[in-house]
Amino acid sequence: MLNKRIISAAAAVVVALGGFGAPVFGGIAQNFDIAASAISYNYKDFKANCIARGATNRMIEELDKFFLPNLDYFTAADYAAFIDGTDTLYNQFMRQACEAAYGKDPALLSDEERRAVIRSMTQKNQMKAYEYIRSVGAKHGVDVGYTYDEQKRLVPVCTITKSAVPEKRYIKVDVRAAEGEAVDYSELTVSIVAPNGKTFTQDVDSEGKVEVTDLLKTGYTVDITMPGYAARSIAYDGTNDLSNVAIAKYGDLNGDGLIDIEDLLLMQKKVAGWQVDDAIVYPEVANVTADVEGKVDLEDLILEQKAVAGWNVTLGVLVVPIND
Ligand SMILES: [Ca+2]
Ligand SMILES: [Ca+2]
Repeated sequence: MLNKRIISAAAAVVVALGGFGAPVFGGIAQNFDIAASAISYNYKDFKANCIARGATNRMIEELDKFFLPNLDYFTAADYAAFIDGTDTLYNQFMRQACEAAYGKDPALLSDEERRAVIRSMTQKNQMKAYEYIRSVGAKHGVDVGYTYDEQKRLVPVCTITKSAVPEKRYIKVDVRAAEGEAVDYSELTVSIVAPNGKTFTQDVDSEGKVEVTDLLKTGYTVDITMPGYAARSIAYDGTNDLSNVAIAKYGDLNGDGLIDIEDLLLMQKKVAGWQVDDAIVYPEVANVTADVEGKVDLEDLILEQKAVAGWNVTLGVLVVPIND
């Protein structure tokens, strides 16, 4: 708990003092972008708290610069800690200063007024804040050092040490395509859904890889969708191997990227009650009528037959009977 309080406080110091000048405090801000990828708290929450506690626009920009590329370095607990710390800093530095100068809480001041308050702080308070940030950093694997810029002004230099960086984990989606068929990974969506329904949609790289460090937890669900492909929803139990998760087109039961007689035969067997599940890439591809119950029956078979015969039918689109 102490660590949490301190690191948040450090972030808040960064925020509170940002107005002293970007060359001095920008570096700290950038390097405290650390806490941003948690579940219960995330960077957005932290940022909102910084604003409420008196951060200047300039500081928020600097925080974004550092945090956005480093979201995976910190946990939900870190974010909670940053928020606590922002509160501590607010209590130690910002609140009294703002009330003394304007008789108002920092949240009610304009950006210009906030900057004026920060400029009015003493050198001694600045150094106190530095030391605070430094001690927080040390406890969370962030090495806060100092150097001088061209104008001989003290500049903090922060680096994240190895021990604080969790091993990166990935989900790799294997989009099944026919030989020579181009796959547009920009159409692929991978989301992590928390038990409370909160959804984190992750960036997918050009090979179908998605980083999930610190995000994927037992009890969460991985949802994978792509137009024309049968959606997959995987309950994560802490051990699932997600290094090679196939998704295939509706009707492509064997997952070779083509919809042909082989898939039709598999579906015939399945509808007839044969045990062919091991040969089917995952169950949803066979439900070509896309009914929500996920049934694979004669209706699917008829539709698949038409597709294989070259009829102009679309697989994977829910067909609503006229009588409904
Ligand atoms: Ca196939
Ligand atoms: Ca069906």
